[in-house]
Amino acid sequence: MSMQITDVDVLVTSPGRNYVIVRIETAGGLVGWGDATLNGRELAVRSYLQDHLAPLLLGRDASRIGDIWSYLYKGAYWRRGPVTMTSISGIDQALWDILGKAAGMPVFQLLGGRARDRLMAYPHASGLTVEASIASVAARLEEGYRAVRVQAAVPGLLTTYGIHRGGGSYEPAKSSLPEEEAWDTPAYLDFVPKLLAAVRNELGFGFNLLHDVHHRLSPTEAGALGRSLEPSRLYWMEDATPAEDQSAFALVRAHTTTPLAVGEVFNSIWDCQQLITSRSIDYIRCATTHTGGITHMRRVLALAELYGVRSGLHGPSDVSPVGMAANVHLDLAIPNFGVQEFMGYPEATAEVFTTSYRLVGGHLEIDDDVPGLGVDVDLDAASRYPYDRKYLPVNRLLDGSVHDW
Ligand code: EZ4
Ligand code: CO
Repeated sequence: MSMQITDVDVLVTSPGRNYVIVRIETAGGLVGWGDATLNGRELAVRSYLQDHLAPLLLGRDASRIGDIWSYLYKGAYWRRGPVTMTSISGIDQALWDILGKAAGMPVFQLLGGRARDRLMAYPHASGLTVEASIASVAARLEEGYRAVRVQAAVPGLLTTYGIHRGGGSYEPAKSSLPEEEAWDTPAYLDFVPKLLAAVRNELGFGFNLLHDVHHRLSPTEAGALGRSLEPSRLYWMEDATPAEDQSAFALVRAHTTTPLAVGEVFNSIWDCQQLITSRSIDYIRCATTHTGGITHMRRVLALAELYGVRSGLHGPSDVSPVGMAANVHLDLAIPNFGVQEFMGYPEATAEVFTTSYRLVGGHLEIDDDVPGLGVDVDLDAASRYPYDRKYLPVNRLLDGSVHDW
């Protein structure tokens, strides 16, 4: 069967939120799907793929995945960056999908086979008050989850990351121009230890509890917060400080035994190198979709294993079901799996995407007999949901200064 690439298409569709999807076809008639969704910058990725990568791929052998990866990465001269690496990831996922279909095997088999039967997943819980947040965590535990991330509105602030004001599910990119949020570090630092202690007090310690700081603290503030959260025994404190400052995490680490997780905004192994090799973190959180695809992520995860760092791959609604499938195949095969974030999807997403993985209670399970990534994309359904410009919020301190979001 000819593995020559004959077609590369990019689809932008918005069934509830925007997704960028790559479709590669071979002369032998195999079709591979990849996720290249970059929340709030979708059209830049589409152009990178359509205008700059597609012409390089036509006629190539789709089974030379590593060579194509290096060609796109080294051949660009301009390395790394979210737009470049998300684009390469979309191509890479589609090529793994094709290879699996050619072999008649799910991608996790090509990666070495199952290292576990199912994956512990964690959803988000939140509320406008401590009581509502506790009820939200309790509802998630009732659904069968063994790990839950909790956020709550900080008293005195009009908006808080992770909280939906009007009820319903939280979606970070929701307006056609960025919304502005307000942030006050002292109010947050005063509130969060009380929130997490209240959750433990009501619901006990028999499940994994997570919290996302979303890059808002200095290293000393984060160290102090981590220390004050120690009695609540978190599974992790996420994104304690702005992630690009790798050495900051050593400082946080020196002041607390609360486990640290970071990486959702990273796009290459170089972003993680110092964090992992200095043992400054416990969990690495890159998404396969933003970090060069399966080819690159398995290197990140192998480096992490060497230093006792486990996976906690990013799984928000802005990683499409295709990218989530790529996460799931990797999670299943690696030795150092920790947990998989699973935020869930807007309802209409299911009209466009079908997957061979599914949520059962609080775990992700995947079929053994569906080759490739096990995803399908309904193009007619996708065309009913055209691109709909949406931005993530921008954050300001109470004095009006722009702050990390
Ligand atoms: O804000 O994916 O842990 N999850 C998160 C996400 C991110 C969004 C940004 O696009 O922090 O909700
Ligand atoms: Co996060």
